[in-house]
Amino acid sequence: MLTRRHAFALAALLCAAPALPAFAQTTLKSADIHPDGYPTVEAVKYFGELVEKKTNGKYKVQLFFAGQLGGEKDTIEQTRFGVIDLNRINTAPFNNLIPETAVLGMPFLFRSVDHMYKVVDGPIGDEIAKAFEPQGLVVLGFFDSGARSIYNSKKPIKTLADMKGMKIRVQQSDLFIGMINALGANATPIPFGEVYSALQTGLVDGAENNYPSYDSVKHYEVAKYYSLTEHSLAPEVFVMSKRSWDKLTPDEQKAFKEAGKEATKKMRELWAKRDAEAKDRVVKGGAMINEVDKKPFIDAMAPVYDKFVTSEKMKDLVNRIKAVQ
Ligand code: GTR
Repeated sequence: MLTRRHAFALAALLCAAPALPAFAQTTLKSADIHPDGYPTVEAVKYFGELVEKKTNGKYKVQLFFAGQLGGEKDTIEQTRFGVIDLNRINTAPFNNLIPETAVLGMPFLFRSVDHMYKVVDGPIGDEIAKAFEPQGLVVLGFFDSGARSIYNSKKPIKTLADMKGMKIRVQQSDLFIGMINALGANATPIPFGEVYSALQTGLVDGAENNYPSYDSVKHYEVAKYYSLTEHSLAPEVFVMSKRSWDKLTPDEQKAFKEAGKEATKKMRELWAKRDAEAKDRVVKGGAMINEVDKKPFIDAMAPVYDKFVTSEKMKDLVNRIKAVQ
């Protein structure tokens, strides 16, 4: 028989029991090759906070930074198959899989970062984002990646002749291989995480990247000549596996898109700050920065357009990007 004492005890127990959420909580795995604190990592953390708030705690994001889930190329496959839910990656490793992304890395295409923002934030960006979907990916934002310049361990690059025969590490993208080879150098595709030792052991003479990447993994220690070729502004992209995306309700999808937009804004603010800090740090760390007369580099890379912009669709994209004011 239930006595008054029992009833009180039961009531106390029920009150003490933690309120169970009305839904199962899902933790989404997110990959990034950059270390903790890097603007892309911080922006995805922010995305996670927003998503958690917007879905009342139903979704959480767990970040695996510093390449814990593998190199970019490997994580692309895992994301397409839903093993990884979210991924922040450069557009270059997507070039072979999604040809439209190559347009964003074309040499000397963007006149400025603002030009690049206008393109990726407008209808052209939407069109390129759409091209990810048949490959099992949904774009949640295009992040800034500054300008990529060439650095090496041998000498400052001032003229095209200085590039002759240099072994330069590139991302795993035929376009990037083509760009570096067009300068008379030998492009060697290597995953980002292996570049420091490749430079240190002399497997390659140099690489190309923006200041924050050159700084964060200390490439300046083993390749101190940083020459401002600024040949590509290939942006970063933040994607979600379509398999994970399809599990969201339409309202949740809307919330994720909004969070992606807000995280993009945040990333770009963090980027500007980090870019300046990184430049300071590499100089203090011994990097020698030199200006480059870009005209011969622009001319030498021009044939890359004939080689990689072959379909009418790609030509049209390039022309429309040039026309964006
Ligand atoms: C960085 C970019 C990374 C990766 C890296 C590389 O600028 O943020 O996603 O692409 O370059 O060169 O591998």
